[in-house]
Amino acid sequence: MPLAYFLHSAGPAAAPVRLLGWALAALCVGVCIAIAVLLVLAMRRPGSRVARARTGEHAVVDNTGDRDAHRIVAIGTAISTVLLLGALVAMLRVLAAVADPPRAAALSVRVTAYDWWWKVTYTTPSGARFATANEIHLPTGEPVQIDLDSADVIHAFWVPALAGKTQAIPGQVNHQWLEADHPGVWRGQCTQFCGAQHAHMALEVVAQTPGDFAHWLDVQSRPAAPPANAAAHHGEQIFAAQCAACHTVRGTRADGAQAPDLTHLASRRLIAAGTLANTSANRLDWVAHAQRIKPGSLMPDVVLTPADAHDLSAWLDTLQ
Ligand code: HEC
Ligand SMILES: [Cu+2]
Repeated sequence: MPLAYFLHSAGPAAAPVRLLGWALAALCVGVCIAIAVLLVLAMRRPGSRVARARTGEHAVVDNTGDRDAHRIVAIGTAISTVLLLGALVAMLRVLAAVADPPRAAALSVRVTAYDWWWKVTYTTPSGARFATANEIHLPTGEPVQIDLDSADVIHAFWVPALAGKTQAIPGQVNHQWLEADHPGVWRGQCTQFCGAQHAHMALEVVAQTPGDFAHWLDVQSRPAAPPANAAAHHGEQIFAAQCAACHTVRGTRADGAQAPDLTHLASRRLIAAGTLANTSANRLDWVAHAQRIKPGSLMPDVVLTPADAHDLSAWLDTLQ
């Protein structure tokens, strides 16, 4: 992922926005330079306060009614008006260009913002629905519609490399579309202040070839595999007792609805909305210290004996 990922675009919904961004930046820099040059010229002009201070001349030059001065003000106002109107027209054209995808989206994904994570719900071609979290997969070269809402406060969804930002508002579904030209991973971020952990409310978009995407969709739509050994079996029981009130793992008794679906937890790249790499050690650290890692998050610290933590970890590792 390039460091300044927001300065690049990787699809047709983002390219016009990126060009506009650069054009406006160039315009602003040009205006700043022009103003600086004019200011220096004005200061050096004979009769200016600076020039008079240098020559020791004290007479005040009265240039009210100076026709040159009036003309300069009129020209400056005209140039500013033309530039600002030009920028307005360019912005409206970009807004129109990215409002709708070039062709109807074959796939739509429901994204629901929560304090402080993203629920992502897919409907498979066969009509099955399943949820995952904080990671959106897309097939490359296809516009994908995002239906965006919020479970609590106002958030905003922004994946700079793929599209402009859209508000996520409780009780209202907003739409936008994403399209990736080539396979890759791009970061997105909540861009509407939504509380203590707003900064740790990121997500990733993973674009895959259509074949890889279809495979991913198929794997993700399945329930979790049954525990493969005694430790994982015990881990599933600990999960049912300690975690199931909030989390779902499809295929088990755990069907909580207020936290990320963990059915295929181990297949994700990051956990806690982009906060940690998804390793066995980090998963256990998160379970024990969610409140230290993400203070105020709606996941409590869960205290387990070392033996129970080991077995829980064995179970979480199998959620591929
Ligand atoms: C009171 C509800 C609650 C309980 C109980 C709970 N969690 Fe969570 N959990 C959450 C919430 C909410 C999040 C999202 C936190 C965030 O990212 O801000 C979360 C996030 C997670 C994540 C990161 C998921 C991801 O994809 O980012 C893991 C892993 C996790 N919990 C495991 C567990 C385990 C294991 C237990 C039991 C030992 C447990 N949780 C108990 C509410 C809960
Ligand atoms: Cu936010």
